Amino acid sequence: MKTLTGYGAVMSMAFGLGMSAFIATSSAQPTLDDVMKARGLTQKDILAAAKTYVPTGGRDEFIAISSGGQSGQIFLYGIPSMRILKYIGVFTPEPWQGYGFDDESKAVLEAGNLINGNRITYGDTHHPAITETNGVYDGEYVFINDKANPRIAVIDMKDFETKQIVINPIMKSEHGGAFVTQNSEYVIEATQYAGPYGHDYVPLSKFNEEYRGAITYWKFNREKGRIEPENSFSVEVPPYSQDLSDAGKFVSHGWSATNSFCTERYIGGIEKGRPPFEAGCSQKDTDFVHLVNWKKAAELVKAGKAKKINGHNVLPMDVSIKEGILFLIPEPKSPHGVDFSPDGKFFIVAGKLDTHASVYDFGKIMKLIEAKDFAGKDPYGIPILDLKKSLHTQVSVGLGPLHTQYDSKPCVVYTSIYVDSMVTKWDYCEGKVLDKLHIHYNIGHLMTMEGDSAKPQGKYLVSLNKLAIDRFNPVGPLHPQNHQLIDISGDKMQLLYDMPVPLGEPHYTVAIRASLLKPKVRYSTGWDSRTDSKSAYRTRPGREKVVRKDGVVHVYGTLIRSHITPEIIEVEEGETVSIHLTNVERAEDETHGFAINGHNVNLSVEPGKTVSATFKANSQGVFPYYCTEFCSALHLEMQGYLLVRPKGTKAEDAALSEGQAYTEADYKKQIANNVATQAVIDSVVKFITERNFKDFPTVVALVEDAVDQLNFAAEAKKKSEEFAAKKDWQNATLWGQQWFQYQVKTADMGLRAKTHLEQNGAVVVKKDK
Ligand code: K7E
Ligand code: CUA
Repeated sequence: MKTLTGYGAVMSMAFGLGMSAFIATSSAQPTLDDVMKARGLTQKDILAAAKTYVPTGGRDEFIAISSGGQSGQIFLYGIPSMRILKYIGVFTPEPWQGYGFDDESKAVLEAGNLINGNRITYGDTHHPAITETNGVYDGEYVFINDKANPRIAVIDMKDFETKQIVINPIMKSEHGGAFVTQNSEYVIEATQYAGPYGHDYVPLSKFNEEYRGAITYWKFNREKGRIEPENSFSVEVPPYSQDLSDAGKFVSHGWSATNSFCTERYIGGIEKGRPPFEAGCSQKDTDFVHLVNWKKAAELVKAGKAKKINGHNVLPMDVSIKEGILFLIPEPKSPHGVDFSPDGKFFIVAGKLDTHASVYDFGKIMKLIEAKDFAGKDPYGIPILDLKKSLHTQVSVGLGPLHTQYDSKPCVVYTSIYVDSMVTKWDYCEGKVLDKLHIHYNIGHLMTMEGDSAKPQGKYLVSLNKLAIDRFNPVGPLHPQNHQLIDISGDKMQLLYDMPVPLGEPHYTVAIRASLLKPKVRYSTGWDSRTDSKSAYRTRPGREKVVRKDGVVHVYGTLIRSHITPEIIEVEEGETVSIHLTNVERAEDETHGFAINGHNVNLSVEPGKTVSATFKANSQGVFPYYCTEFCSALHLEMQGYLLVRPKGTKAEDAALSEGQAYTEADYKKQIANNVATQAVIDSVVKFITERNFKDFPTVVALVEDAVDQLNFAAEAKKKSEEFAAKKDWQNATLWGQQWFQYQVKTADMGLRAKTHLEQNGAVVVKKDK
């Protein structure tokens, strides 16, 4: 019973009885100067460290939501600490979260991954977008696109899980997504490489006539938190390699802008001796920004002016031209980003092959459209506005400008300069450069805090570099990506920190104030998190059962520290098994995992969640299962067996081996230990109940959980006493030990509750007796 004594000691220490013993004399601590000298750090380094360091238990001010590039995931990190918080499976299965392994998440993934008859198990994510209300981030949902297989995913920020994936029905390639309109009425997605809308072969000789681009407006239902494909539509556009988009705000609300390159409609063929795409696609000095009045387009679709293509509403070009909702404006050579200003009065375009950033004046553009003052038409009859007449100003910002983000200071913007590897800070009202900062190396996107919303927060900028080269310890030819944190609070930008990104090539990232997020800590018990409803398969403790129905063995089980119920599952070879598990914990961060040998079953069951795994027991054999999260001291004992017996054989209840035989003395020792433990629990209960614990939802949940465990403890105690009355010391002691296990879990939760109350200013309330 050595372990029990150990527990008692740990517990009394934890309850504040023995810590002073640890404060002992030690050798002199090095000073800051000593450390700086030893590590070769400068004053500037120390200042940067102080600006980014978050002490243990501290929180970051902003949460960044980053594309994970070709990993098909997104990931979250804190700013300024740059600590990675979570990877989230979106287009790709993700085992830690059980994403793509449990039936519920498989349904999400599989509803959006059958493309051209092939199951696609990756995505190339580029641009996350947070839902907006009046142009300001509201922290409810995130959308992200897949460039390779045109799709949009919806992620709920209450639990940061992927809830929906929709496949674009007409595109073969896309890039300009996801961008939201001012109130997230629509999520915008634009084609990159043109293709035929249908699924059939069309020769490249018919490129100009039959290949097309498109700009899709996905209708988002905020109440349901889901995209409605049936209420979504696309605007047909020429085969111009559309690029990024942005939605207008306030004065420009109702409009969207989409860049393009290769408006030459050039088709390469280097293998046939033709000059390649890159040469042919950069012949002209300008390409076109596409302006769409999406509000009017939506009305036209409602009025029945759209064509149905693959079951999807497409507004034909001739209708858009006739109704005056589609316009083109020249933009300097091979543009990339287009970004509306916080007030919606301007948008900034940067051309990769031009040193200028161009500031377009939306007011001037509207006047030109109203006056029908056009400079010409493109080959498809779309009116073209005059570049000079549409511009507010152009500023030379550097070689290879890409993307622009806004500061909280009026008129101040930052543009990423790819070729020069730098960030240029400039004033778009006055049209002058303010500062330049070199980064390492080859910046793609850049991101300021809420810098694409109507209320940019300033403070920090992250440079999303395409190359890391020599920045980190070498780990082979494939390097991590590099996100560099820059302080933009002063006049001069200051580089603070390099963060390696070991996942994929992030393209764009958005960052939101952490205070705007209200994520759940647990689900309500029996929750299907993918449909956001009570699961039909939820189970309460004590109600676990096995039901054979319609040829499927349904196992309704529960998970709680430290056992999986049932502990033995026996089926016949060839049977289909559907295991439904509910984590009945309510304590924070008590996730249980569930993995079975040899069946690709791997679940993550967070507190309250119900998930299912359906599989065929293909071959007879013995397959241990266990919990994959180290959830308690007896986590390793959170185990069981899937027994698959040969076809046609009968189940037999094997005589189970009993382990060591306990004596009356063992029993008494166990009970004495339990009684002492109970005294500790009672003191914690007293501490909690004397305070206003009901004002703390976290504590209330912990107390509920603790009460559950205490009820289990009472049952075990009863069984122990029954066996003791029969002088069966073996079973009496084993149930005594089980009683103690429940006490340990109760104490663990009690301790967490106590700590929470202490740290959050709970007060003693007078108790009326
Ligand atoms: Cu890499 Cu926005 Cu897809 Cu620019 S994108 S760099
Ligand atoms: Cu549950 Cu380990």
